[in-house]
Amino acid sequence: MLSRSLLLALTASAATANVIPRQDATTCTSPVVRKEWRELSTAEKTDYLKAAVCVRNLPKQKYAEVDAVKTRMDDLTYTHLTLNQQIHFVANFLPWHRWYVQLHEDMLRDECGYTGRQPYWDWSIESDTNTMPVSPIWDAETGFGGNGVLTGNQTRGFSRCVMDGPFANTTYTLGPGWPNINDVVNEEHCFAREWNGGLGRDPATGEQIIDDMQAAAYSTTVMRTIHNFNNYYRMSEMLEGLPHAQVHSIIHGDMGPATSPNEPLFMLHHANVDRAWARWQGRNETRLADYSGFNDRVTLSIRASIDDEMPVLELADTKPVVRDYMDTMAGPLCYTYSKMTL
Ligand SMILES: *[C@@H]1O[C@H](CO)[C@@H](O)[C@H](O)[C@H]1NC(C)=O
Ligand SMILES: *[C@@H]1O[C@H](CO)[C@@H](O)[C@H](O)[C@H]1NC(C)=O
Ligand SMILES: *[C@@H]1O[C@H](CO)[C@@H](O)[C@H](O)[C@H]1NC(C)=O
Ligand SMILES: [Cu+2]
Repeated sequence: MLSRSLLLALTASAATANVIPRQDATTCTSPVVRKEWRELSTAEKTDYLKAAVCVRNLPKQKYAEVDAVKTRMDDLTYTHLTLNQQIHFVANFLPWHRWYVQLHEDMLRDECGYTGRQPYWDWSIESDTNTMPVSPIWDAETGFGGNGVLTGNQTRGFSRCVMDGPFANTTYTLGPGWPNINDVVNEEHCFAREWNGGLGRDPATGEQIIDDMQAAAYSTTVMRTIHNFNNYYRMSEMLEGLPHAQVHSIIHGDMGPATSPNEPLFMLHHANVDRAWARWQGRNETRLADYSGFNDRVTLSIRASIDDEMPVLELADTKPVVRDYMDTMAGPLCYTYSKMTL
């Protein structure tokens, strides 16, 4: 299996920001409902896709000194890339990405006129029915376009591109780097996917082997195993290491390296990971306070605390505190998911 190796390689950077609570605690009496992609109407899907295109076309507002950062989406992607080691395979993986997905949703609303909510993608549906390669998520009209195709262009970064759907012909300057896929680069490439992680080719035909796209890694059975852990550390570790990492790996292309926010499905994927955490929490007092693990991933020597601040670089004016992101219906958050049962 591929899993975590893709996300592991190296970059690190110190974060800077001041500490002021982003918002006073408010009462969340009528949470907004994040829906599964298939539950959206065609008009709602179109609105989301338009907003996701929009944020890729707006100019950046941050990282003035970083030439590779060009667009508003790059502001998000560069933050994720540069913080890679501080937000993956450490305790804050779940609250950091909860904060990040909400920030992106707010950006779509505030800067791209989006009026809907962040949808999620329940890939266990595709796993359980063995339909990943034919999922409606890949639809060119009502989805995100399909697999990358060979273009015949030998220019580095342009040999395999997504050629259908709303993100066809999108180019990015950030990632994948070389020789290390997580290096910061400043060179255009087309938006790419390479299903099943480019794991192999049929020797007879030379065609890529897509097969079942490692469906066993993100099935309802796997999600149930994760749900049955009774402490945060174990639950988070398996949720990140298995279904989360494998869905990155099987889409591959832009979804593989730490520049994965380039892939518009990133946000729907992470909303679903967030849903698994929220479901596990069940708004149970004990679990809403259950946060454990380590803030370093090599020596496992820095114990995490629910009062830890999370790094943001330039992306936000204030550093979010883990405690404020434990409950999707308290503090700065006020949402729930359309389906919370397994
Ligand atoms: C390959 O793609 C690059 C980038 O879009 C383009 O500049 C170049 O002309 C293409 N080459 C061919 C042979 O199509
Ligand atoms: C992408 O570019 C190709 C070649 O320039 C063009 O034929 C195609 O219509 C474009 N697709 C979209 C969705 O813009
Ligand atoms: C809340 O979760 C804890 C720890 O998992 C469990 O012991 C307790 O029974 C749960 N309480 C309720 C009301 O479900
Ligand atoms: Cu991430």
